[in-house]
Amino acid sequence: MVRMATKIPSKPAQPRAKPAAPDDGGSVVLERRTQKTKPPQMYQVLMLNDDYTPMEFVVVVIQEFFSKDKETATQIMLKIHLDGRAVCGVYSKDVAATKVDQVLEAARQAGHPLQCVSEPVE
Ligand code: TYC
Repeated sequence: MVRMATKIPSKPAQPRAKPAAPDDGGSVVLERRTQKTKPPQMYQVLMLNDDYTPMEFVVVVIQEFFSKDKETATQIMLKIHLDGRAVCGVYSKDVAATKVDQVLEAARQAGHPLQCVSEPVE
């Protein structure tokens, strides 16, 4: 299945040309239209703490799936460990869902109970 990361606006916002009035010599007036497309809703991907998943496994997962260097990944892992959860990255809806799937599959394969969720950014 092919997933697209962003929505294509159905109609680009462009100035609309008013038809020329009969006595204006053929000139065209462009009306300025305000932008109607909103930026897409973004989703944060969080990992949750548990008592069993090894710290080093979490660090490697954060490095691999969230493109963080080892120091940053270690800081995020420690925040999860201390606070119960932390944001690993912010993405469009489909990309966030894919990250969650990748983390859960890696954890399942390794036999760890690591949990990962995505939620809309406020
Ligand atoms: N609390 C785990 C431990 O002490 C480490 C851990 C960190 C687990 C982050 C999950 O998302 C997690 N081994």
